[in-house]
Amino acid sequence: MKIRSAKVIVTCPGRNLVTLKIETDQGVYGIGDATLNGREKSVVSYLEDHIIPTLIGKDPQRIEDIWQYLYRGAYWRRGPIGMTAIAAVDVALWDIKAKLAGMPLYQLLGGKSREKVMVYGHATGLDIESCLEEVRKHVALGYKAVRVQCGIPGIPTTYGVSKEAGKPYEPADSALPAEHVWSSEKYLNHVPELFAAVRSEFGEDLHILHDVHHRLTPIQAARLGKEVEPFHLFWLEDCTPVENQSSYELIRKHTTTPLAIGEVFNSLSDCQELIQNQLIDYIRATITHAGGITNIRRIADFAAIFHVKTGFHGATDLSPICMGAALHFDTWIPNFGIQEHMPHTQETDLVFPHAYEFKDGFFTPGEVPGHGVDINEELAAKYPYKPAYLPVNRLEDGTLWNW
Ligand code: CS2
Ligand code: MG
Repeated sequence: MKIRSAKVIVTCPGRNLVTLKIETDQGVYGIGDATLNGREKSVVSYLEDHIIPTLIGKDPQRIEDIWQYLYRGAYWRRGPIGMTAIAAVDVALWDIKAKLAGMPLYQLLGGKSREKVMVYGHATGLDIESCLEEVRKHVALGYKAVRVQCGIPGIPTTYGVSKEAGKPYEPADSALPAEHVWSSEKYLNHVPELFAAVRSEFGEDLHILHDVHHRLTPIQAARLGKEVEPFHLFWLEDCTPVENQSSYELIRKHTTTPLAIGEVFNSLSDCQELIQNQLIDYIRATITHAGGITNIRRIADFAAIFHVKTGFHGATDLSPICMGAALHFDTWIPNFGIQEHMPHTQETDLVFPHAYEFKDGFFTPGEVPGHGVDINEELAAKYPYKPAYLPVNRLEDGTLWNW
């Protein structure tokens, strides 16, 4: 069996999404997500100029060997662009293998470890009351876990919070990076009230999550973790930027609030220390940005030894293909924690018909052979690429800040 051809499809049915389609000489094809938010075209070039020519003629069933060939062969290891490109190949090949086996992907990985996959939804509001209203809507839809983010008085725009009531926030929403104002002091003084309000209305059973988007210093993160302990968060995410990982030792000394990190990680070496020193509780690396199923499996298995669970990134900038593959993985992995879910636009769901289904706060991946997600190329062609970037943060005095 041979890879006959491969191509990259870029579409923007709501936001830019990049897909790799690999076709075999026996009619079976597979698809993988290659989307890297705000840097989409760099992965397109990596695939078209440097990977696709090397794939033609290879046996698509040799997934591990192709993974090693692309990873080691590049010489330039790790990093988001290369690892996203490798992930797209890897997921397309797992899709092909599962189709050839006539099995849904979770069966090929080792079968079900659970009946259904718990997801968390996003409730955002410009103030606490409007955020509570969004939590109510999620609870009514059956969500058992909700990430809560609210606007901060005195700060005009806050990343992670929708600009319009009742609408989901979009991570990359401007043709050039927007500049937001940030104040850690105002945020720290305000945000605990949000969790108090959610607990007081919804009781202890609802899982509450929160994303700091890398905006605090280690000691500020320690303060936040400590102050919110009475509200029993499921996790506090990305409380500091990731470059200085020993920050997490400091934070851990001060708080029992569970910590999640890793949506920007691409390899086991990015999180090995954090995991083996038990400085985090959930690892958020995704299939799409961390080298595919082949590589995320190595990360997740390593994490299991140290009681770290998975909590895959699942924002709208990961395509339905990533969501489909993740749900199969989540169904199988023993140390599953939770899966993020941000609904895609209707147009996106039509471009990517899929077998996965939501019911009462949980997803099931479906029983279709492969990862169960397809692409309607004709429809995809109707939505051309549009430049869209994530914002940057500046402190009130103009200093460029992490987020
Ligand atoms: C967020 C995302 O989903 C999350 O947890 O952090 O909005 C993230 O910032 C974007 O997906 C980045 O592309
Ligand atoms: Mg996040």
